[in-house]
Amino acid sequence: PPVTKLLPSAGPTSSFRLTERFILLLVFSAFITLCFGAIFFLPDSSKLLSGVFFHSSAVETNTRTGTVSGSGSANDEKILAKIRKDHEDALTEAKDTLQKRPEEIKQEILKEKEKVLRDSLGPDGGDVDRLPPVEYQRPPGATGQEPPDPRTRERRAKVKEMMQHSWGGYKRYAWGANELRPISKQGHSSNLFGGLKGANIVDALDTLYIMEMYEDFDEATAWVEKNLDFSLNTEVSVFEVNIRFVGGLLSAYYLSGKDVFRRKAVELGERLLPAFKTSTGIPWALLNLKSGIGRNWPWASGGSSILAEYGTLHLEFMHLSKLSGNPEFAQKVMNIRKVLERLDKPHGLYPNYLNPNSGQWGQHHVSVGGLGDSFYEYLLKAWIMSDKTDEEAKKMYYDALQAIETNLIRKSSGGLTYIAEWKGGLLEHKMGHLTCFAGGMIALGADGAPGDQTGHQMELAAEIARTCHESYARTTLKLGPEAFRFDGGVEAIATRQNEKYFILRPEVIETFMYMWRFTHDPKYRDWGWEAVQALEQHCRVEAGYSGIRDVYATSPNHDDVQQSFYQAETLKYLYLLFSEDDHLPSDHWVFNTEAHPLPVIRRDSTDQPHKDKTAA
Ligand code: DMJ
Repeated sequence: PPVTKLLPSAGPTSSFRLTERFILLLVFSAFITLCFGAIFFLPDSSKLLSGVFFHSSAVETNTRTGTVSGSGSANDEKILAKIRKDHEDALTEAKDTLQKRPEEIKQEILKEKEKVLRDSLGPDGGDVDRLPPVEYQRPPGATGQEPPDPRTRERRAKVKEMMQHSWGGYKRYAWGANELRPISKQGHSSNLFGGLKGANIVDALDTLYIMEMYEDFDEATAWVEKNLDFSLNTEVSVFEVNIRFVGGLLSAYYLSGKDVFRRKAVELGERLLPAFKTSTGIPWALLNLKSGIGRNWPWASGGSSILAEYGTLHLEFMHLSKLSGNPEFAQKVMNIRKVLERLDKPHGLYPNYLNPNSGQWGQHHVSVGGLGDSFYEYLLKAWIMSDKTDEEAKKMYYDALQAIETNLIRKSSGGLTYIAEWKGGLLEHKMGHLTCFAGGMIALGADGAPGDQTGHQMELAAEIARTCHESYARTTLKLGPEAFRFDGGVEAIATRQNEKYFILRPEVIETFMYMWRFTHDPKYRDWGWEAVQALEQHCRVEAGYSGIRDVYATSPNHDDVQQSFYQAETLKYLYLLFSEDDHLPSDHWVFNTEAHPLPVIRRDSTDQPHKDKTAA
C-alpha cells in the first residue's frame, strides 16, 4: 500500500498536540543550539571541544590530502564558521516555522514522517519509491478510431462485447484470483503463478484500455495498487510471470502513464533477478520470490533451462532498465544472447534445452512451437524494438529462420506448408497450435529480410496462415486442435486424443492479424470472424468462455478454464484485426509474446531516466 495509507490519520485534537509538541521542540532545540554555539565563542573551550568531537576526522582529511598544518587553526576556523552558520539557519528556520499556520506545520511533519518511513523501508517497498523520475510520453496509437466500413465496425463492436462478457464473469466470480472457472463459477490458479494473485487482472489491463473500457481499467488499477503483492514465499515460473505480469504492467504503464505500473513492474523485475544466479547466467525456470532460490523443471533434459523461457525475457528486461535506470536487467538478457551466440548450433538450429551450469545443450530437440517458439519471436522483436539498431539480434533471427526453413519447414502432398519438429535430425511431422504464431512473425520480419527474401517470406507467412486456418476448418467445432499432424494419411488433423483440445489460444488469430495488416487481404478478417462465431457458439457460457476438450466432438465438452491469455491475446488480436492499422501501429509498438504492446525505444530517445524530469 502507498506510504500515506500506512500513516494513522490525525484528528483535530491530536493535530493540536502534535503542533504544540513541534513548536516546543523547535524552541528547545534553538535554545540548545544557542548554548552549544556560544561555547565556541569562549577562546579556550573551542579548541578543547573541537579536539574531542572533530579531531579525528579533521586529521584524516588533512593527512589524505597532505595538508596537515602544525596548529590546525585554519581547520578549526572552518568548523567554527560552519557551526555559526548552522546555528543561524536553525534560528531562521524556527522563526519561519513559528509564523506558519498549525495546518501547514502539521503537513510538514507528516511529510517528514513519510520520508523517514520510506527511507527505512527495505527492498519490499522502499527501492521502487526511489526510482528516478521519467517523463511520460504516450506513444502514438494507444487508442484507435472506429473503422469506416460498417461491417468491420460491427465485428469490432462484437469483439468488445465478448471482452465485456468475459471480464464481467471474471469480475463477478473470480475477482482477484488468477483465472476464472466459467462453468463452476469460481477462481482458478495454475501452479505457474505460485501464490501470486490477479494474473487475469494484470494480463487484461491493456486490453481494457485499448477497448476503452476505462471504468474497468480504473477498477483493475485500484486492485493492482492495493492488492498486487510480490513479497511472497512462493515459487513461480520466471517466464510466465515475466510475460504476463511484467509485460502486462509495462504495457499498462506505457498506455496510461500511471506510475504505479512502472513501480510494480520494476519491483517484480528486481525479484526475478536472483533467477540468473547460475554459472552461465542462463536463468532458472522456477524461482522462489522470497528466498531467491531457483531450479529447473524436473522433466527438462538433464536439468536444462528451456529456450522459449530464458529466451523470452529480452523485451521486458530492456524496458525495465529504461524505466528504472538500472542497467542490470539489460545486462542479464544481453548475457543470455552472448552465451547463445558462442555455442555451436547443430545445423544452425537452437535446441530447446540448455544446461545453465555447464553451458551445454541438452537433448537436440528443436521446435518453433512449445519450448522454442518465443525465443525466435524475441530475436526479431528485439531488433525492431531497438529502432532496428540491435544488429546482433537481427542476424541471429534471419540466420535461425534460414536454418528452420532448411530443416523443419515442409509441404504436404496436399500442398499445405507446415513447420515440423526436429528430434536429433529426425522430423516429427506435427505442428502445434503454438507454432501457428510463426506466420505472423515471418510476416513481421519479411520487410527487413536480407537479400531479396521479402517476397518469399511473405509467401511463406501466407502459406503458414493458410495451413493454420485449415487446422480449424477441418474440425467439427471450427476451432483448432492443440497439435495437428501430416502423417499416417492425414493433413492438418489431430490424431491423438491428447492433442485434440482447444484452450482459447491466440496464435492462429495473431497470425491473421499480422497478415491482414501487411496484405489487407479481406480473407484474414473473414477467417478471424469464423473464429469469433465458433467461440460464441461453443466456448461462450453464462459466466465467460471455456476451453474445449475435443474439437472433433459433435458438441463441446468444456474444460472449465478461461485462460488469462484469452483476454490478453485472443480478444486483443481479434479487436485489432477489426481495427484500423494506426491503432497500436507496427512501427511504434511491438507485442510481447503475451500480446502486451511495448513501445519502440528510439535511438534518439530523450526520455531516459536520470535526467531529472518530472515523474509521471
Ligand atoms: C501465451 O502465454 C503466450 O503466447 C506464450 O508465448 C505461449 N502460450 C500462451 C498462449 O497460447
